[in-house]
Amino acid sequence: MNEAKKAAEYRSELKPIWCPGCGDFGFLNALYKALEELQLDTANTVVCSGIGCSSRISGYVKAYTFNGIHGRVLPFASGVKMSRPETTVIAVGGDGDGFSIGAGHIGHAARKNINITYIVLDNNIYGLTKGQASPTTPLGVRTKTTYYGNMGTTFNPVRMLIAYKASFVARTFSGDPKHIQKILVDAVRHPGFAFIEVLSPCVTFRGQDQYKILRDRVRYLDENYNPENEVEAFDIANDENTLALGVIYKKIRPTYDEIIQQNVISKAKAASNGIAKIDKLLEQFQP
Ligand SMILES: Cc1ncc(C[n+]2csc(CCOP(=O)(O)OP(=O)(O)O)c2C)c(N)n1
Ligand code: SF4
Ligand SMILES: [Mg+2]
Repeated sequence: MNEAKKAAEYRSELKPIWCPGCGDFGFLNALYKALEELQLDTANTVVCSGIGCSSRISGYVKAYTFNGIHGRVLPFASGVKMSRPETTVIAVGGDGDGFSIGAGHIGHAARKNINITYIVLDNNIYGLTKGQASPTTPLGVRTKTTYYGNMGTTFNPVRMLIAYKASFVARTFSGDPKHIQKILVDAVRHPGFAFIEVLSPCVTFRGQDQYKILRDRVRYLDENYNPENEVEAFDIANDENTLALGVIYKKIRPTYDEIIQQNVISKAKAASNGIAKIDKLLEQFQP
């Protein structure tokens, strides 16, 4: 019998090069612990990311990993899952990666219920490119690109993902790695598209005080909270003063790979008596 894997065995040889105090450290440590708790087989696990400080995560994990193109982690992750449904796919990116350049992809991965976990390390800024405003930069905040203060109203990721019909929507905080670990384990076990917003301070471009500011704003959802009530989930998401941590919304529905399996693959196999007859299959697509 194989020995249980320890968290350290999910670490790659690369050492993180984030600024001291970066929120992404808390998330990475929680990810190793979650991988240990889940006992994921590294040969059957894909950790992929876009581009950004947060997207370095894929390089720090021992599994099949891919540090991709800015904003394109979801198409990559969806492709892996669709072609290898047996694989556990964990996609990671930043608020710029996911909600600026990559924003067009989220709604589709969510509505199709592609069975992957998508984590956004939300620091309300473009960290890697040295401090430009992102879609989650608060109103009035001065950044490299908002000299007179940010004038655009801020995205609310949790509300957006519930509206997109993601089947699992959660929020957590890099100041509490144990909470991240719990949410990650739930998300990976969830059969469907699981979205996690991690409040993850950029101490360099948003300031050292971000942990305190967030600590004063967060609250934990009650153990008896029922995440299946969409209206209540929206009410919680709409509260932008107090940020609720936990699984805010959850609904079990068929995943895209199950639907494709039932409606396309099994029918094609039946039609060909189990032997793929390519000419017959192609005939179906002739005009
Ligand atoms: C197509 C493309 N456009 C722009 C960039 C430049 N770029 C790299 S990372 C980044 C934003 C990073 O912000 P975020 O996704 O929030 O990640 P963070 O660094 O804050 O973790 C940008 C604009 C790029 N690499 N590729
Ligand atoms: S710039 Fe910000 S997000 Fe990037 S490593 Fe430094 S603290 Fe972290
Ligand atoms: Mg960012």
